[in-house]
Order: sequence, then structure tokens, then C-alpha cells
Amino acid sequence: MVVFDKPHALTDVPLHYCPGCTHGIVHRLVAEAIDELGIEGRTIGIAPVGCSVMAYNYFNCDMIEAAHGRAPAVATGVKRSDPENNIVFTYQGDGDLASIGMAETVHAAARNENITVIFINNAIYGMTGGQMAPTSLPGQVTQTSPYGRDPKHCGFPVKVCEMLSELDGPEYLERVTVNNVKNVRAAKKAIKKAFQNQIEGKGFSLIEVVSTCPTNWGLTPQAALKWLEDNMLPYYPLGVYKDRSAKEEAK
Ligand SMILES: Cc1ncc(C[n+]2csc(CCOP(=O)(O)OP(=O)(O)O)c2C)c(N)n1
Repeated sequence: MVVFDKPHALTDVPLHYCPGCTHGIVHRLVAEAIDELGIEGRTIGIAPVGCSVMAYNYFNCDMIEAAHGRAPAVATGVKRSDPENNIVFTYQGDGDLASIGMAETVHAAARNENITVIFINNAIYGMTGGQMAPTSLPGQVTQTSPYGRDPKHCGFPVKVCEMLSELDGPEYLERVTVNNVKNVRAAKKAIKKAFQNQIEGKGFSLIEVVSTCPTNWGLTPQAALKWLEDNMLPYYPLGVYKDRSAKEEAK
């Protein structure tokens, strides 16, 4: 009896991620959604740079590498080239999506571009060695804020779901996390819905996954989960920030 299997939409290679990093869990959830919706042959993923730069090695579908921050622009072109057939997702870190790529993110959302955005918010620039990100918390020690992020000097973190929810454009915005089984299941549901929305032509769906970076946070995997629960979740509350279709159906 098979009790555990790898989703078909993931290749059979070991991931390079650090112990305790949640990228791997999210890869699996995306792959499960692709499998369950039967869209592997028509799905195209866009990954820019960041720790998930080698995602093309891990997903079994076609993958395109975008320049830093530009995944929503590349996704727009790929989606619009064959909107009936292509299912397009981006997979972006917070440095990528909310810093250098902020303009692409905001305008893709404002246009209600029919794409699925997976946003990994680990409050730091992981790949480049732990610099302060737009989502680093006030007081958070990083390589570029060794005394803790001081909002007087560095400004305040960007709350992406809250910010985008003020736009008329986006269809669906939800913030989830993967710190325990219950939340992993909720994250899976949200990610699948974000793909389903695209299949139904509903428009821009973004799932923010509050994530860990034990290596650059300087914590063990277990301590990183506790840090996420004690610090990240109060600042970045989980929940649905926008679900236009559900709201319209309720009317
Ligand atoms: C134009 C450009 N500027 C800067 C970089 C360097 N760079 C690579 S990844 C990265 C940030 C990665 O952080 P994030 O997007 O949060 O993803 P993570 O690695 O944490 O998953 C930066 C600044 C680059 N590759 N290209």
C-alpha cells in the first residue's frame, strides 16, 4: 500500500534548501495542486532569483527564469500569449516581490492579470546572505541592520496582502503559513484555490506564505518556527484579505 508519494509535478531530485527552510513544503503544495487539478502539461512556472532560483530543477512543468523582480511581467507575457491554455504561476521571495519587483507586483494586481503568485515571505534576503528585506520586522537583526531594524532609519515593513487589498484589481489575496499540520492544510487549500481561480479566468491570485529562514535568522529549525509564531504571525496576521467572487456571490 502506498502511504506516501512524491507529487508527479515535482522531479525526483533532492532539494538544496537548508534544514528547516519552508521552501520545500511550499514546493510540494504547489506540485500537489498542479497534480490534483490535472494541469501539469499546460502549467508554466516563473521563478526569478532568490533561494528558489533553481526551482526549474524541482518542478516537472516548464519553467522560465526571470530577472530579479520581473516574474509578474514575464508571467503576463506568457499568459497573454495563450490565455486559454497556459496556466502560469510565479514563485517569488519578499526581496524579489516586495522590493525590486514591487512595481511589477502592484501593476499585475491592479490589472487583475489572470496569473497565480506564490509569495514566500521569510522576512530576509535569503540567497544573498541575510540582508534586511522590505518585510524584515522592526527590531529584526539582519546583516544590514546589526542593531535591529530601526523604522526611523529604515522605514516600516511592507504588508503586501493588506496593501494590495486596497486595489480594485486583484481577485484573491490570502496569507497562510506552514508551521504546523493544520496550517499546511490551510495553505494547500489556498494555493489550490489560487490555481483554480486562474482556470476559471477570475484573475490575479496571490498567496503569501509566512516562511522561515533558519540559516539567516541564526536559529535552529525548531527555534525558527517559534520565532515565526512569536514575531512574524502577530505582525503578518493570517487570513483572506480579498476574495472578490466570494463577496459577490454573498450579495
Ligand atoms: C538585478 C539584481 N539585483 C540584485 C541581485 C542579487 N540578489 C539575488 S537574490 C536577492 C534577494 C533574494 O531574497 P528574496 O527575494 O527574499 O528570496 P529568498 O532568497 O529569501 O528566498 C538579491 C538581492 C540580483 N540577482 N539581480
